[in-house]
Amino acid sequence: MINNNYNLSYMNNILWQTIKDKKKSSPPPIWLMRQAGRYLPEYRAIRKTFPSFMSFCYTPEKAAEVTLQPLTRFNFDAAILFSDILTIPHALNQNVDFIQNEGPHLTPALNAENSSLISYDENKLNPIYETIKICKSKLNDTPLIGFSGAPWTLLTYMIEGKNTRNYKKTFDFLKNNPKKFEILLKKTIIACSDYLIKQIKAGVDLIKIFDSWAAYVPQEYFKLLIIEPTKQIIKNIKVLYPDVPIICFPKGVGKNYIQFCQEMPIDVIALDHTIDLEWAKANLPDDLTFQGNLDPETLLKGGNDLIEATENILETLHDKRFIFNLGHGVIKETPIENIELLINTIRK
Ligand code: 1CP
Repeated sequence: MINNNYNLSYMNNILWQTIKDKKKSSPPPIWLMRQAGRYLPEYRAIRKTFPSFMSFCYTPEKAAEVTLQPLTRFNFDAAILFSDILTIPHALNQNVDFIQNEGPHLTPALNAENSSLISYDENKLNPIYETIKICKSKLNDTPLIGFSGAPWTLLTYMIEGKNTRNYKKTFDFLKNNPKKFEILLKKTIIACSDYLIKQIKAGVDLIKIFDSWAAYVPQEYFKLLIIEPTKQIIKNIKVLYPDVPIICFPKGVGKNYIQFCQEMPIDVIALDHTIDLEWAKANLPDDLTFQGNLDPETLLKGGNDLIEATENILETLHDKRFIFNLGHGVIKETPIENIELLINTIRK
């Protein structure tokens, strides 16, 4: 199947050239994880008109408006859909609430008894495809990135009910009820695949899969929980859309980036800020485009440290195809001036 938006209108977009034409670009293209978000006053102004974060995600006109805000302000080289990874648990019929200063709460938390009751209500995600269509009608030659959480990261929220940062219940479920865990994992893979395929159908140009809590998976489970589920999703997408570029972010996996990159049929690997770029150049496949990896704390601090860290990344990767980004999302207290300084340092 041909993605209607896979066309020549991005010929002048340097992110597209970097990925599709395999051209090095100087300066490199730039976008930032969480570029649409709470550090922007124009985001906060719209956010406060919604009683809940999820209702905001499901209001296409407003979600499209905040998707485009960072592009208007900073002229980034890509847009990322404004939504959240927790739309999938919501479509799997969990209640998802964002509690102020606490983060997401998912109820009921899934366990070996109730997990077989969940089913995928695909219609809940329809507003998100509407958001994509609105964004596409307003973006000219800037690609739109769609996304999903990876199954492991989603399952931690679904089973723990929140971010416990130890994921004990998730591992207990896996160890005590491996069959039921596998069924839940499969359902999540199917939902993520369907969601991403429909995002592409609605118009997104690239896909990013976030495995934000991959670092917590011990070696013995790395293949089962990190490699195989994402590989399956990519396989499902590629049957229909072999040409849509895919970015993966297995955050914090250290040396396991090697195995991940070797096994995953992807175009771009997003590197977190703990990864040494010289090491990455020496150890990761040559034909992969890198994305990353400024420490969000350095962006928060700003000043000369920011300039120096940015120049270091540019210097280290000057001979490599790469997309400038952070090693994780923009921190909400980050001053706008720091982002301007970052962009000026890159594009000067
Ligand atoms: O009230 C608010 O305004 C909530 C803040 C917020 C925003 C702006 C949340 C809550 N999610 C988002 C948007 C979002 N989330 C986007 C689109 C915008 C963009 O990137 O520009 C994306 C891609 C995400 C993805 C996401 N959500 C991830 C994966 C990436 C990462 O940061 O690791 C994760 C883990 C989430 C869960 C989530 N969403 C929001 C919160 C507070 C959390 C929990 C984080 C945690 O458990 O520590």
